[in-house]
Amino acid sequence: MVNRMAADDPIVAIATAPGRGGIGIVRVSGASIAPVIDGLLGAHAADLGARHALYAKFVGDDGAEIDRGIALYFPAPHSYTGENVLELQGHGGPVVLRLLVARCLQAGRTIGLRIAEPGEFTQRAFLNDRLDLAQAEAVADLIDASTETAARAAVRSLAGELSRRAHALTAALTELRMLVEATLDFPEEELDFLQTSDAVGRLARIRDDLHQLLKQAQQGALLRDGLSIVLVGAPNVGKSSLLNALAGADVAIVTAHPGTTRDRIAQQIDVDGIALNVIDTAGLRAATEEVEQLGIARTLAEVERADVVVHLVDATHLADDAAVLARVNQRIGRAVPLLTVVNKIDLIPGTPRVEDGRVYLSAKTGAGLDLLRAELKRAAGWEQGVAGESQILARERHVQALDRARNHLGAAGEHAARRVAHLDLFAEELRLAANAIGEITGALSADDLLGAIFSRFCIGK
Ligand SMILES: Nc1nc2c(ncn2[C@@H]2O[C@H](COP(=O)(O)OP(=O)(O)OP(=O)(O)O)[C@@H](O)[C@H]2O)c(=O)[nH]1
Ligand SMILES: [Mg+2]
Repeated sequence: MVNRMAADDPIVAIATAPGRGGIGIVRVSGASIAPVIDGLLGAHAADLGARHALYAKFVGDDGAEIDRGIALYFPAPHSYTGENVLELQGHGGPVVLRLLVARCLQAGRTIGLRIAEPGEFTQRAFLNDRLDLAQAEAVADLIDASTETAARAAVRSLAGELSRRAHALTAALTELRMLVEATLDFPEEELDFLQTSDAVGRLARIRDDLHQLLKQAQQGALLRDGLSIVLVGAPNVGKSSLLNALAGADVAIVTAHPGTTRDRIAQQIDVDGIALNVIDTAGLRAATEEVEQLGIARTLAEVERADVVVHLVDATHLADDAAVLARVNQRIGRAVPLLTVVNKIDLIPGTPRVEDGRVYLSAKTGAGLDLLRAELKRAAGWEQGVAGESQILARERHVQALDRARNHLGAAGEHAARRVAHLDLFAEELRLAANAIGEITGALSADDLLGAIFSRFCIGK
């Protein structure tokens, strides 16, 4: 968690990923960082102009060269953090970058320079109004994006698309509330107010917009978090074969011997931009051997964590599966979708298809895999075309804020529908809805929430 007591200290960190690379960047940010510039660039400090690349030696306190590279200076407020920022682009080796940071700390001792906490650069950008909270989150989500679609959606949120839509909603809510509150001062006019101002119509339009944004945010959260899909079934039904077929690679061992898989095997698969984490497990049966028993315990534990459970059955032994299903259902607790897949249809007459909610396919030939991919996305709540090209990336936090706003607007609708409308309560629900939406951009967020969000960033961001 970021220490707020020291929110003004100048900070330094390596901004590039750990490991070796062509270039490594050390970033310094603070209100006054002149001693660091002077210390690192020595006699060349005076040549450092605003936003111009200066090729220079980075030197120690004895003047000896530590590295050489590009120095960039971004004076406040036109920098990532909104403070004065110095970027040193040196060679991307872990040792040389550590030496550079150590030298910065030494040169910046007089100004209290310290190592940045995770996410602290971006937190400053937020505190200095360079980014709002949804945009700051999008920075981390863009870095973490595991599919192209997620990356594109993150860029849209970073550009402010989610924030813009949230602002539009709060603005409409505030306008409606102003109207209502103006009427509250003239009780004799309350009766007509709802008709003349079209308050109910306005509320309905806001609710439609909110509904639309909520759906997009739910999909955005799905894009961000991906889905955990667990393959379960009796031994030998072809779970590992299906994992391999979905992955397009030999990830798991396949044999004709029942009880082949003991441990869980996870593989991330990109299905039309959604990251599916597919988990193959030990087949479920009354095992006597210890290793297999442990494997089965793991299978059942995975079932509890899954977003979608895929129950695989063998097309040639359909009847054998009641016991497996009973065990799985026992562990499914929450409303997790269960998708039944009938495998090995190459051994029986019939074509790949979805029938009575079951997908018929062959892991061996690959027939029907596309049907399964589509069903998996559907089971997880993905709707084609909700956002079209303008999908935004979102987080569960945003979905929950919008959902709370929706409940308040529902309550507002009920107050308005009463024969004698409670305008004060109506106005209060509008206010609460706007507050909930305001949390998305951080207009009204508690410090502990901010701390929790930024502390999950990588260091140097
Ligand atoms: N004909 C046919 N055989 C299949 C198909 N899928 C899997 N098999 C065969 O079924 C046998 C078992 O496959 P696995 O993928 O190891 O089955 P599993 O469910 O992972 O089995 P355990 O790990 O033991 O629980 C192997 O001999 C596979 O080649 C299929 O679609 N058609
Ligand atoms: Mg297996």
